[in-house]
Amino acid sequence: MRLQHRDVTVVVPTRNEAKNLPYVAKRMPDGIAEIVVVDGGSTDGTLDVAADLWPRARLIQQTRKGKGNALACGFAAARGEIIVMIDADGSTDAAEIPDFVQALCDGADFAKGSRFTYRGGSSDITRLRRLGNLGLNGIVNYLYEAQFTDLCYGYNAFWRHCLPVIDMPDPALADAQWGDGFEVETLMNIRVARAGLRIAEVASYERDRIHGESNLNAISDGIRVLRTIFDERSIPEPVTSPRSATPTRVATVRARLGRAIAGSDNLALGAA
Ligand SMILES: Nc1nc2c(ncn2[C@@H]2O[C@H](COP(=O)(O)OP(=O)(O)OP(=O)(O)O)[C@@H](O)[C@H]2O)c(=O)[nH]1
Ligand SMILES: [Mg+2]
Repeated sequence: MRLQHRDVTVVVPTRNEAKNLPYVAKRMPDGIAEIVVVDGGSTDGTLDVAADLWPRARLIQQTRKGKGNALACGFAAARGEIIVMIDADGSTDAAEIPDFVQALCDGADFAKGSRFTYRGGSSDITRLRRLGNLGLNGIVNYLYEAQFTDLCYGYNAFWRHCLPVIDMPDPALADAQWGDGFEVETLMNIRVARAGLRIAEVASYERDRIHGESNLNAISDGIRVLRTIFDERSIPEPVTSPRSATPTRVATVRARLGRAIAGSDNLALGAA
């Protein structure tokens, strides 16, 4: 059995990743039919490559600038009950997607990739980024009574019912919004932790970006993350549990995907 189109959407933000997308596609598990590629004005033919690799993928342009806005556009377009966010530079391994889906089917609302948990790792992270991540992670755990081990990692998956809690900046707004940049993962993590959603960490191994250059600046983006950590405290906590909205639907999908994951063919790798 394969993962069902209507159940899992993979959102892939891209900015000049034409050379890297074939590696992502090679590792994508079979049967994930909804892939949403959200491009940020690439000039290297990224969208043509994406269309070749995934003829049924939905290719969209983001509405403002930044990875956070790209994700917001992707989440708004996604139709799956489960949404997976993965990078396009070959650093995050699409073959790990079943581990994230498994964690969600096992009861988590939000499956948080971690390079610093048992069996996780990274050949990509620099010493500066590791230290920054450690410090920022510690502040979040202290302020929000969370147990994250890898705050700034961008490989995560969650049930659709988390979207109202995550409350991404509206893609339709014209002006730049807080959350449009690399602070987006921190913002999401804090919001799900504050809402009391069940978070499971999933071990993940991050490889080096294969081609091209990073879009992230450790200092300026680190400062944005720090500001996010403190600003989020002034936002009122959600008053209702988002889980109550769709328990039956979640149970149905969870049962179906639970069986899918148990089937060994689901774990076969190949272009979607
Ligand atoms: N659509 C869109 N995608 C972006 C933007 N900035 C980054 N991305 C994508 O987001 C993902 C992560 O960005 P990276 O530049 O790899 O950042 P990083 O992983 O922190 O940095 P490295 O570890 O050095 O690769 C990649 O798939 C990028 O193509 C953007 O402004 N718009
Ligand atoms: Mg990267």
